[in-house]
Amino acid sequence: MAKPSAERNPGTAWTLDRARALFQQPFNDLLFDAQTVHRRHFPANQVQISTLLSIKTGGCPEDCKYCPQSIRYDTGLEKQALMPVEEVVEAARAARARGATRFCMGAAWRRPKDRDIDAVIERVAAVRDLGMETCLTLGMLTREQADRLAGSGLDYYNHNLDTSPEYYSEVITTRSYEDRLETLANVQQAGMKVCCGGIVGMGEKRDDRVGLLVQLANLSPQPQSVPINQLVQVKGTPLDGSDPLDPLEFVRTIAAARIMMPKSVVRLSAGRTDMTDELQALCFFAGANSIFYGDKLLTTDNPEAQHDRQLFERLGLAATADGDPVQLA
Ligand code: SAM
Ligand code: DTB
Ligand code: SF4
Repeated sequence: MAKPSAERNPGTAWTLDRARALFQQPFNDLLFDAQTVHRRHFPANQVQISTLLSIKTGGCPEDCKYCPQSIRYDTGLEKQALMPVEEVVEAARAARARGATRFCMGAAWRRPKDRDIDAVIERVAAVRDLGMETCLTLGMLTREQADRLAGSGLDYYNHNLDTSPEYYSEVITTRSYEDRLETLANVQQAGMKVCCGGIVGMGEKRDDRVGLLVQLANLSPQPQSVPINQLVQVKGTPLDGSDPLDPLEFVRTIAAARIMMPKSVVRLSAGRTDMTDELQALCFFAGANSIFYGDKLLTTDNPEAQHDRQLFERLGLAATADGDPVQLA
């Protein structure tokens, strides 16, 4: 069988025109290509699961217009200092007991101070001692900080580009796109795996979704993990009340991400509580092969674990870690 058009020129940089053409295909053609690419690189019916924990909540000086943790917006969120190691371990242990093998810890910082890195490394070590993979998202990092985290055995660092370079300043003004690319380069050069994606449904145009994916796909190497978040609208944030995205356009975004980054794990990330089971099923068909599992994301709700177990059962999907099946509880 001929390769899907998008895979015929491996190694060629993605241009906006090439990515636009991909997005514009008839839905069936796009999904067929995405599923074909998916099966070439991944088992068809396996979904990797991760669990999130906010280890430092709220009070962030940045102005990301989607975020409930920015100090600039009154979202009623209770600020919390860095969580003690024992509480982090307790949460990681509970996640492990439910089947999660990767534990992602997030902190509402613009950039961590060097002493924050010391404290975080202690938490990473404690989670690693439980035999779990670790991921952190702490904001911007210097090369030295990235080296220290890599040295501590951290597996993944999450830092998102969020949207296209053109739309970016509509959403965030307190750090630049360049700043984000610099942190990503520091993480990658320090030898950690990169988790990098974005948010859709923020009032952006299709061309911004195309632009985001072109940026991600042209990172070298491509990010190992690509979270596609749908905006969770939080009262008090400037983006609350944005026009919701057409769900089929969300599926197109997942399919295009799968085709443009064939070997990356594409995570159907925030926003699942606003999605029907049928929409999520289409996303898995389009090539999404990771989710956050557990009742909470960082500060907002995620589908209940029991609901996800039922969904996996109905779709014949197996939860996995590094290709090995895991039992969800
Ligand atoms: N402060 C760090 C940073 O911004 O890099 C780490 C934590 S931050 C909450 C991690 C990511 O969560 C953001 O880059 C953004 O993509 C996503 N996020 C935050 N609020 C969201 C929302 N309301 N809906 C969807 N995604 C959101
Ligand atoms: C990512 O891209 N999505 C996750 C994770 N990386 C850290 C965070 C989603 C946060 C949603 C809003 C909240 O719960 O505060
Ligand atoms: Fe702060 Fe991160 Fe939220 Fe932006 S996304 S306000 S940097 S916690």
